[in-house]
Amino acid sequence: MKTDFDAIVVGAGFSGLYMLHRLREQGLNVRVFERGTAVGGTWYWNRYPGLQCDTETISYSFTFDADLYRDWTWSRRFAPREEIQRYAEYVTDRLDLRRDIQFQTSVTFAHFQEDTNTWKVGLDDGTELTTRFFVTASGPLSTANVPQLPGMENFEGEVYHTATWPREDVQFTGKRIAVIGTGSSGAQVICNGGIAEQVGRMVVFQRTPQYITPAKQMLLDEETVRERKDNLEALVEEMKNSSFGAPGTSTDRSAFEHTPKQRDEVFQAAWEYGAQAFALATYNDLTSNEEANGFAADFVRRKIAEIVSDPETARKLMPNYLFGTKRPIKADNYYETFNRDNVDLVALKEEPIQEVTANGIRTSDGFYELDMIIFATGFDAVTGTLFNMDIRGVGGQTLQEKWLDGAEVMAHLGIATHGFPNMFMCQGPQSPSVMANFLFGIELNVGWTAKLIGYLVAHGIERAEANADAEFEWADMVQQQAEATLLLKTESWWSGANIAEKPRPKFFLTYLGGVKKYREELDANEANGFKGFTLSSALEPAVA
Ligand code: NA7
Repeated sequence: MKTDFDAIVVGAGFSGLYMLHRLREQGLNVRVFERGTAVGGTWYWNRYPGLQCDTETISYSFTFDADLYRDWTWSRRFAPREEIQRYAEYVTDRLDLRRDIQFQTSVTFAHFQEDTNTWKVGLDDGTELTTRFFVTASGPLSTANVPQLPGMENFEGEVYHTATWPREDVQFTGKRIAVIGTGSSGAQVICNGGIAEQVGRMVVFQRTPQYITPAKQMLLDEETVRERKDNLEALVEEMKNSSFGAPGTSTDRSAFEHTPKQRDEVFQAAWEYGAQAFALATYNDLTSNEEANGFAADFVRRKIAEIVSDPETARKLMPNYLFGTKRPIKADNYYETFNRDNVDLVALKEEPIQEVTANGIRTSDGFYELDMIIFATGFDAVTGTLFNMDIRGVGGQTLQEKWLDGAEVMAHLGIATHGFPNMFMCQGPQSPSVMANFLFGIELNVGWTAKLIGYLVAHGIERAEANADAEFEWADMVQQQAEATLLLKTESWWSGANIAEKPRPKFFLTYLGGVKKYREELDANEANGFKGFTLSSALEPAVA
């Protein structure tokens, strides 16, 4: 059947941009719908002061096109938001993508049409379109989690969430501000945004203390930049064979191979080096062995005690759960910020919020007068944005029903789910997603999906559907990966435990096998004729 488009893609972040490029290269007629006014996804919406990527720029760049890589020069070891936004614009213009992106347009529904094996897609302006393939590139971290604090509606000051930060300048000078949440976003707002230096007073409301190691941001010199551009092929080889998809993020060494003194030297060197070194390149058993984990956890706690001058504040900042079981945070001068006279810490588990009033927050121990509240409370991760669209597959079943409101999320290879033929998810549940360098993960996951779509088109296959047993096997394997680690012992967004009203997922939401293994899984699947999918056309019987 003739459709308006061969493929409709939701979102013009890096996944959507790469999908558009790869599908168009194959001659497909593609349209991307983006609710924002520009490309960039995460980097477009999260505009809060201090935001920078925690993957180093050497590998946080597309590598599929050597000229595209070499013609862009990053200024720093970690790219600030504004620079990544410019990079997204650069990619868009270099690949001439803009002409197929419609901005300020949200996809409100996508319904599979069983009689034609196509999708009907609805937009927020009332338009309805048809497409052969429906692709979500809407991001695993794109629906803000805003806690319902008692009395919040009474607050008369300014209120912001890091993930929906306004485009206009926000003035901080002399104000009394609260930062609620101390994940990656909160940490960056607190110590990297320059806010603490400007405000009259900053009160940090911390629910769970975090292990935060220095990022070690720095400007890049010309020689470093030239060297990485000259050695791109070797870099890509290293990324392909690493676990995180970035150099310097793996080690074969166990913590038990070293004496306590040697371990301290290794941890100290990683602390000084920054980036992912502390979490990923010191020892390979930090997140699989509790005793090894304790070595890293103790080291960070000792650092906190050394850095933070007030012992009571230091105590509150010390995490007492397993290291690395929440996504490790890299930020410079985080603990040092609490030595400032104008920065206070409230440990919510000891001093819970009772109510928000017109001019502040009342806790069990006191009242904090405020001009501004900044929520850095994270996301309804992975499934939140998918559930916000009315996506219906075979028999009119919604994705929410299929996945039991999040309790049984299963996606074959992290890409497709049974009952939703010809629908593909970029960086979907049970893909490596944020457990890998996101851009390299996109090259793998989106690149593979584009190949599958190309195969379907070339072979006249009208319908591709993930099999129920294949997605169960994949999800179960991902869950077993998680069970072999310590990650399930702590509540976090990546185990789906941060949204109170959502059920705890039965299967872990992120593939933990690493980039190398995931790449091998995708290659093997393709070599086996896209195993686990039922491919069928009007003329031929189904082939499983
Ligand atoms: P995160 O990592 O989910 O952090 C959210 C923070 O907000 C975390 O400290 C939470 O505490 C806290 N939080 C959440 N709800 C509340 C309520 N109701 N009250 C107080 N504090 C709360 O989100 P980020 O945006 O920082 O980072 C997300 C990812 O983006 C990150 O992992 C990187 O991949 C980039 P908790 O720890 O749940 O007790």
